[in-house]
Amino acid sequence: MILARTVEEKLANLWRAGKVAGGVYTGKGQEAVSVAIGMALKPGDLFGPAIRDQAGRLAFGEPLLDAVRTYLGSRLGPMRGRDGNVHRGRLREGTFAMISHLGSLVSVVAGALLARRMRGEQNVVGATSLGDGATSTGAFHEGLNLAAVEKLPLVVVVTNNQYAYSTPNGRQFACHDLVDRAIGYGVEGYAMDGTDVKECLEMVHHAVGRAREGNGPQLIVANCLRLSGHAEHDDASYVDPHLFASPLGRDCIDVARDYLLEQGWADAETVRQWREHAKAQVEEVALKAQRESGPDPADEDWCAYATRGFARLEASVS
Ligand SMILES: Cc1ncc(C[n+]2csc(CCOP(=O)(O)OP(=O)(O)O)c2C)c(N)n1
Repeated sequence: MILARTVEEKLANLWRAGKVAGGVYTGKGQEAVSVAIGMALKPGDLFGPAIRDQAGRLAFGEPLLDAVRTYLGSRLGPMRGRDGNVHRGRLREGTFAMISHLGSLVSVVAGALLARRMRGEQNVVGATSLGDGATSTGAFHEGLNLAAVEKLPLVVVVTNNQYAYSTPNGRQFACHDLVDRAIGYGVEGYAMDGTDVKECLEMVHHAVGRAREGNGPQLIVANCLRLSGHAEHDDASYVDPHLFASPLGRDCIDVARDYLLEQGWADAETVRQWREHAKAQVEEVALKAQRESGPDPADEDWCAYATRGFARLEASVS
């Protein structure tokens, strides 16, 4: 959580300095939910992250350098510098490239799980993460409905951070609580406090376990507040100030720190060292990525019409 917060703060600074093409969308205040997803999944599982899932990506194994290289457009990054921010994945390791079309990854992960089943692969769980706004899309409905009918091991984690960009919950959905939707789809549903990492870890582990045991899709709704704008270009002036003062507005990293101190599992000095260590790691990779060049447009194979493998196949056929 600390590493994700630290790297996103660094990326936001680089964005302000004009060094990042595109936007910087942070998960400030959502790290507890996100990290719980990454930690609950096992190698071989699938993860479809949302825009704010830096913590979950790191927990599921994304190298820090991959994240920084993508934002800085390094040719050595996973997107080879062709995409300036979050649309990166690690397909071989089970992380889908995040797509901006809200809700789409529900269908993609559901389809991938169905494909795994048809190939006879067992013990695979697929989790995807989305915001409250994404639950209003057709893709969310179609994906979750298909997964429910097919009893696919899909875990859908909705982080209800109270706003879809500037649209408040009251203009987004008319049900009392998003978790009530689980009943309509015929799936198991859980609501959790997204500011409490202990609760998030326990609940996501439980849901992933239920999916793995063959109980079909699991819908989790994590309640919290986005502690930043939609992205660095947004000052979030539309957020009701009362929300920041409410329990939803607690900073999950502070909550986690207090819990560790209370339990005597760490002291203030240890936490300080963790922060220093995260900072040193982030500075090192940022320096490295900034020294690397971007793609050469003339040299780059843009794969505009087909993937590289497909192009090779066509060439060998003709
Ligand atoms: C299908 C679709 N409609 C609209 C958009 C434009 N859009 C981008 S982010 C966003 C708000 C997302 O809100 P939410 O799903 O609650 O996630 P949050 O940003 O709060 O984490 C919208 C409407 C989009 N990317 N995809």
